[in-house]
Amino acid sequence: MSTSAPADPKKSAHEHAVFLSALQKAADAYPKPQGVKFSYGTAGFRTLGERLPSVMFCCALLAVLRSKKLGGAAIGVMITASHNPEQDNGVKLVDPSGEMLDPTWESHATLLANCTSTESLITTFIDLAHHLRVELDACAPSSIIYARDTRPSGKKLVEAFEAGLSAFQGLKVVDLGVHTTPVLHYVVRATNARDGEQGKPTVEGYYERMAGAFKTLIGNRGPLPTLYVDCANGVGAPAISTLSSYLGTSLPLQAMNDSTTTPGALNSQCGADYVKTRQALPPSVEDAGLLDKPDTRSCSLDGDADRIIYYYLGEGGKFRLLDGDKIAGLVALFLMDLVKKAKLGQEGGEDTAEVGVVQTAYANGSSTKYLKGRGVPVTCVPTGVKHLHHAAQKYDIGVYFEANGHGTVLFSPSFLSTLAVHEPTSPDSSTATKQLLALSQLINQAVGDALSDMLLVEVVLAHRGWTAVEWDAAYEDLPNRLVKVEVADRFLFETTDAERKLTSPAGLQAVLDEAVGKVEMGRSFVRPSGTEDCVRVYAEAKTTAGVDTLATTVSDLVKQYSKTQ
Ligand code: G16
Repeated sequence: MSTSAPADPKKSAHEHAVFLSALQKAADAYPKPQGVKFSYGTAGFRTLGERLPSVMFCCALLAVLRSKKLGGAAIGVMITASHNPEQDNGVKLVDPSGEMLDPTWESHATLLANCTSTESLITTFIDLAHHLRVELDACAPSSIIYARDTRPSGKKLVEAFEAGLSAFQGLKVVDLGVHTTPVLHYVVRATNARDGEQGKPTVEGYYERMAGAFKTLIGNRGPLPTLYVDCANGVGAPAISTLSSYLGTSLPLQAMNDSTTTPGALNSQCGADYVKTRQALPPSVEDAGLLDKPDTRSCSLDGDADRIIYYYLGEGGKFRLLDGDKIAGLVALFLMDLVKKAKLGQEGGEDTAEVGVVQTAYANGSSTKYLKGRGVPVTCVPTGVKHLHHAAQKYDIGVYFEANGHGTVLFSPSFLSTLAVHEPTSPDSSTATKQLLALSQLINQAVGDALSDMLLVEVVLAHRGWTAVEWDAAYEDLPNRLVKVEVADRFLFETTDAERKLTSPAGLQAVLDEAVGKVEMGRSFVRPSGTEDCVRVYAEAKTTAGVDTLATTVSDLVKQYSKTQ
């Protein structure tokens, strides 16, 4: 297995035998359920929580392997199914930079998770270590940081994960406990950073850094009006309460849907996914009547607080959605203005930094038009934060948001270095430079983060002196629909061109094009979900009637073609 000669072959062989025996014993308790095919999807493994113990065991093995491969750098493991229903759960690995697992390792995860016996799991794991040239002995350092959300199945899954870790000697392990997904990403990134340059590598460090930057940016503009936060009855509820204590009076937060122990409450009739898909208030928020005052803004988090959607009631009490696209537009133009004011060019010249936006095919056509019309470069990539994150890294300031509210802003290392040494030539330029630096601390640089995005939106609104109404006035969304279609095998559906076209089932794309051509300003695409067992249909058109027709026609075609294959 090892490629280098061991110092003491006898001792090494003995240690290896002890390791194999411990691994076998532990793995025997976590057999793969029969008849299930696991796949590392958009955000890791996701399915019913009761099916996942064997997967958790495998993820422990893979996390250790990845950490050893990277010289002992800390690897994160988050146990959550985010926006999915309460009975689901999931697990994803986080790389040392705080980003999603390197996509080339996803197939290793899928391979291990589908081993049907302890013997095949051990053989596959040892072969994988050999193939990847990873030493498995205790001398090769390894460090794992893990957390879970509030799902009832989480505790058992943690046990299965820990059983996987228990086979290894000399691991450095940190159990963060129950926290949001972005907290885990932050702690992993900060742990691996040099000299604390990404903040203190602790949960407290996460809140301190974010709240400190927020207070700096708000200055004497506070206290801001109360913000109502729908916590989806998930882990965002305790997180909002903690954040509140760090923020003091600068931003009063009123939590709604904060019941993390009521069975079945998680993501049910509330949360960011509910609001975005239904384009309506959660019934609990409507009943509370809190948004009756004009311009009162509210927001919804998802089950693990990595997504956020804003909304308010407009004229005549009409529901108005401020989704990920609207957040991206608000933030990108604000950042462009700051870069201009900072005069980062030579001898006080104007901007030298490029602010770009990354979207997916779900972005409303109006948002893309709005951004391009204001000179903002826009890139379209497939669904999944991993794709958006990498595309955003190509800009000096990369703003990435999925329409569903998942996103963040990345500041490139070279842009941050420019800011750090910049010598402002005027008070305005000095203020803008300081604000850009504070924003780089406010915004989670590892992953989309509902709490940090919420504070970012509040900062921009406060600086602009806007209510939700002025923010919303940027452009009018084209009417759009998101439909989930249940099919026997969603993997029949394959896509290309950033998921905007189907390559399979054969012939379906041609009839979809025909349907789209019949509707004014029609656009539609179909893709298999990577987190739920369904196919997603997106449609938009000039009118509500047009979009309803298009969404129904396309959904019917999807059902029809899924049966004829
Ligand atoms: C995850 C991903 C998002 C993706 C969403 C839906 O979000 O992180 O990038 O947009 O799933 O993906 P799909 O359409 O493939 O099911 P979350 O918030 O559930 O982790």
